[in-house]
Amino acid sequence: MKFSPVHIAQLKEILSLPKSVVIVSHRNPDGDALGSSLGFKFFLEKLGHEVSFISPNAFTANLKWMKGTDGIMVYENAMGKKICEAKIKSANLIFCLDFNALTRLENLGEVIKEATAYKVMIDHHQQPESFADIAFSDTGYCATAEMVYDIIADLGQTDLIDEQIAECLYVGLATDNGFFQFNNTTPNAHMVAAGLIAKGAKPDYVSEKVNNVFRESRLRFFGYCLNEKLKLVKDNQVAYMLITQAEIKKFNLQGGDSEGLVNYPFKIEGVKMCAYFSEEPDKIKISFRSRGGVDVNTFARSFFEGGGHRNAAGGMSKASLDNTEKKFLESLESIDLTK
Ligand SMILES: [Mn+2]
Repeated sequence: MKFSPVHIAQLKEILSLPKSVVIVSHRNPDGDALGSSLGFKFFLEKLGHEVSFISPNAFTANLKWMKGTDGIMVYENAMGKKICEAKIKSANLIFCLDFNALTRLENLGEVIKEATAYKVMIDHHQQPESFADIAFSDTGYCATAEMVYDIIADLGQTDLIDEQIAECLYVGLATDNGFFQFNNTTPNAHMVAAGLIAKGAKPDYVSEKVNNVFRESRLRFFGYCLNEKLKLVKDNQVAYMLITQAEIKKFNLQGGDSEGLVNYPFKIEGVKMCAYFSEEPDKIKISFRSRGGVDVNTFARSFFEGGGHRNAAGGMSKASLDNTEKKFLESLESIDLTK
């Protein structure tokens, strides 16, 4: 068993009778949010539960190819609030996947907080809040999808994992560890991958669908940023790019189009930390990435109202792009790049 036998027994008990289930995941859902949620949804449906997956906002077009995305209920849609709130009210079981703080749901967080349903959290981020009745929380996992697989295994029900479930969970697993390249790639991640591939997940297909689906303008935007916008500081150990609204408009960027760009400067030998600043109408959205012991989670929490993992975190700034850059450069003095 990978998880607490008490928790698994509780979960088994809860799932022993048909339930009205709601699964929620974090805002701006990524591959793991969607993959773990959809995979778990299909699994719960096989057990005979009625399951709705609610996303706080729309998911990006690059994940539309995943089976089951057409059934996702979006809270921020025109009719979404009413329908989703009714679903949450009538649910007797809510699963919170791939987040551990209700603020990650924005407005939907209050609704989940007020809901009387039994709540189960499955998540691998640091510093979980205690809003759930059962919390499967383990930072040793590289993905929530990996946890979902192990929970299904602990429940003794891997025989229910079909090709569709396997593909969803594989997407979550592979996207959260950079297709087995990041330092969160553990023996268990590979064991779970092996289990999923044995159940029909196709690594080449998933990789093509996730990695090689750029529109021409998107690749040209990457080229432009790397050529014109990339700055290196701190003895070339820190790389960053600041992108303006005008540039985003010029390249006709769509949601999710800048995804992955933040990692490109790691191709330069010796780069230990990367940051990507994107100017939005009301704020500047920031992505931080790092290697090894360089802790961008603490950095994002301390200076940019964000957080995440040690090697991958987000943040934001309400200041101008210039002032945000200034603050970033000043804040860098506090980060230990020798780790
Ligand atoms: Mn995740």
